[in-house]
Amino acid sequence: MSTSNKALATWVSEVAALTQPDNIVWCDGSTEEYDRLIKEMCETGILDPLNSETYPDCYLHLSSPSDVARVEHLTFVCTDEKEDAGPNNNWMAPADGHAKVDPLFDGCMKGRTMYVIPYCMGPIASPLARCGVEITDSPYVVANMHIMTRMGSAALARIEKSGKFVRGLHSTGDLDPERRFVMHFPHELSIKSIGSGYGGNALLGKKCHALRIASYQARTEGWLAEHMLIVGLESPEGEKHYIAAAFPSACGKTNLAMLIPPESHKGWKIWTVGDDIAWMHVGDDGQLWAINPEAGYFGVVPGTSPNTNKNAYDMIESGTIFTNVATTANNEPWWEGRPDGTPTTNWKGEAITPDNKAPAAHPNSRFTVSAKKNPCYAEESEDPRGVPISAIVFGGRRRELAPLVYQAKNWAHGVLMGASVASETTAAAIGQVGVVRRDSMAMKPFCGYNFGDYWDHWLSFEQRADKLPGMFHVNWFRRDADGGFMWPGFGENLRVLRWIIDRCEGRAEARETPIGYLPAPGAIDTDDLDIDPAVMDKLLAVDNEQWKTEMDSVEEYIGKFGDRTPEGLKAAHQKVVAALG
Ligand code: GTP
Ligand code: SPV
Ligand code: MN
Repeated sequence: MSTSNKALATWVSEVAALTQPDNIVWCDGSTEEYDRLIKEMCETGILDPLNSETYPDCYLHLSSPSDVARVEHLTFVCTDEKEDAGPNNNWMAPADGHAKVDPLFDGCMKGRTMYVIPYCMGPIASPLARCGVEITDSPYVVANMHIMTRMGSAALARIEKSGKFVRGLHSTGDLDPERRFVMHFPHELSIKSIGSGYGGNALLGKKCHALRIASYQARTEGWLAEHMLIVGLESPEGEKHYIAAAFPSACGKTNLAMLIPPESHKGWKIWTVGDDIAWMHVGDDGQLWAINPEAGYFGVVPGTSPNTNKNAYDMIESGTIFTNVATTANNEPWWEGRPDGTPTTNWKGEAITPDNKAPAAHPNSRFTVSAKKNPCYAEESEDPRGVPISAIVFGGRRRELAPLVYQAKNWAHGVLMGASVASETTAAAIGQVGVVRRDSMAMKPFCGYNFGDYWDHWLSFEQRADKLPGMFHVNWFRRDADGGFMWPGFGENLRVLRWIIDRCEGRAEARETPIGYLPAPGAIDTDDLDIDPAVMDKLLAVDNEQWKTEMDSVEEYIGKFGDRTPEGLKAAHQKVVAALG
């Protein structure tokens, strides 16, 4: 296979001349190709088959122990002007960025196969979808891209028709963290990633293309590329709504996107459109419409159980690639939170000894599985138009302060709410876990340009759209004095989503507070829920003094973006400050 697109053919030859692979494979996206890659990886030890009776077509990959999460400190946005990347990104001038990584690519594929992966983010027939080509020397990346994207011949045909594609060059290199970089060149629509084989660093269609490059394109073209799940709710009466929600990494998107209604909510149905990324455009009808650019889930394994996320738990019993989980004596995958089994080998492949207290599965271990295996997969995920969004929800992992749910008073206030998102850091990125940091719109690691300009772009939707979604903030992670979660979460989150939809439809009660509209007492249905009313009151309380401190910290944060901070955002902030008195 080759291509009629001259630019692509030339780029592939240039990369081959630089990296010097033993051979070149153009990926067609077929099942045969996937099966062949899996077989080869089992032979070379990159993958190990798991128990074929209980976990058919499931495989385990253990990555290098120093290569288990995204590397934000090694991720760069290369724009001509440093200001355009903003304080939210690491920056290098494009020429310096290329000069830093090109020597590392020199001869790096000697003795290896170079795979060329044409892929499409979004339904092939959708005008909202975008294509890319990833060149990689990792068969593990190819297999994951098979599951996560629409790739191969159909994507190549689309590229040949439109002539447009994002270029992503990836090599695992020598996996030395000293020689690891994830470089983005938004003006060139290109990515160069070397030295990591892990998830967001290596599956270039995901965070590198669908968020960092796409967010940059979205700004110039008038749309939004966001770190959001998309979920459909259907009431027993058949009323359907879609919600898009942005929570930072490992803060509950996958779980919310496929929640199972609790016993008390018979007749409710939940449909998953996406669990990580949403591309949103204003439609001809003046509403916001969203597509999920992905075709699979790269989800956090720990915590997945029949009680928390039965859909995912069932889905990953077949046809799944597991990365960095533990295994049991009978070769089943095991992770913290799995209800049964005993781990005997940890995520590093070491035998587990009784005195070993470290987690058996890595806290950021992941499953890769096709979205089509989800029992509540929304058919409309394939609709080229996407789905209309009724509400946008922001959230973070905060043991204190942020109430269970509150609603913005208007669009600009909602943008401020999103810009102010703060959350405890998680194992999804290398670094300290549990430290509260600002993570605007859950995009801190993923926005391909200056946050000041990004907030301004968000504000501009007030002019672009006729019927904007309602804006909300949620927090499932409030803790009591003993450190326990105050809200049961998971399926019970449907109670909060119902209030959100009812607010959008003008039929739920709220009380106005300085920080926004909170549910009126009793407005969140707690029937058949074992929760102390005093706990509910705490979850829905606003402490003015604490919020004054919070708003000071927000002011300091947005101020760091200098003259790029939009006046509209400052005005929205001042309104909250004034209301707090
Ligand atoms: P990325 O894939 O990293 O972007 O993460 P995500 O936002 O999809 O996070 P995910 O849904 O995988 O959740 C991460 C962790 O949060 C898991 O260990 C979940 O068990 C836990 N979690 C999810 N939802 C809830 C909830 O409602 N309450 C509590 N207490 N924990 C939750
Ligand atoms: C995240 O960290 O937000 C993820 C996993 O969804 S990764 O693809 O590695 O970025
Ligand atoms: Mn994510």
